Amino acid sequence: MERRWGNQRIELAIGDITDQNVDIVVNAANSRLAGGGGVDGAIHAAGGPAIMEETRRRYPDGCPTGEAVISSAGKLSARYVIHAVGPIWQGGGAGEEKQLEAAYTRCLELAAAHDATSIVFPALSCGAYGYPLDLAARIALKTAIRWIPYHSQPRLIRFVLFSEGPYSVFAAALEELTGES
Ligand code: AR6
Repeated sequence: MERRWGNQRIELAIGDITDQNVDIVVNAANSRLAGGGGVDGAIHAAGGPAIMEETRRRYPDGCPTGEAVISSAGKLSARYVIHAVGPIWQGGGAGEEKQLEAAYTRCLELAAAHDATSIVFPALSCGAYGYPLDLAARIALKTAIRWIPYHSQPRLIRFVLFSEGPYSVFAAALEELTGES
C-alpha cells in the first residue's frame, strides 16, 4: 500500500528490514546501543560487526530514549543505519507518545541531513518494548505525513512490517489518516 504526494510517498510493506533496497535502514535500538534481539539482532547479524564497532567508538554514552544516531551500514546494501531508541511502554502515562514521535522525527532529520532519498522504518517499540501496535502505527504515520509537506527528502518513507497482522494495522491507520480507502 502507498500514498503519494507529488514525487514523495509513504509505502507499507511486509518483509524483513534487512532486505530493503533503500538509502537508510532504521534500527530499533536500546539506549546503551548494546545490540539485542528483534530488529536490532537482525541488523547486526546481517550488517556484520563493523556497525557495532563504529557505534561503540562514536557513541560511547549510547543514545537517550526518543533520539537517534547514525552509522555506516556494514554489509547491508543501505548507505547508513540510523539507530533509534523508542520508549518502553509503561501504560501511556510516562511520555511514551512524545518520545516515540521524537524518535521518528529525529530519524527523518538525520536522513535529510545525509541527503537520503529513501528510508525504511520498523515498527519502533512494538516488539520487546511492548508499545500497542495500533497506537504506535498512528504516531509513526502521523509523523511521516506531517514531515512530507515541509521537506523534500527522504522522498520515500517505507514502513516494513514483519507479517500480515501488523501490516493490516498500519494499513488501516494510513487509510484513516489520509481519508481514503
Ligand atoms: N524485520 C522487520 N520487522 C521486524 C524484524 C525484522 N527482521 N524483527 C522484528 N520485527 P523489536 P522494540 C518487528 O523488538 O520493541 C531489542 O532487543 C517486530 O515484530 O525489534 O523497539 C533492542 O536491542 C516488532 O513489530 O524492537 C532493544 O533492547 C517491531 O519489529 C529492544 O529490542 C519492533 O520489535 C527494542 O524493542
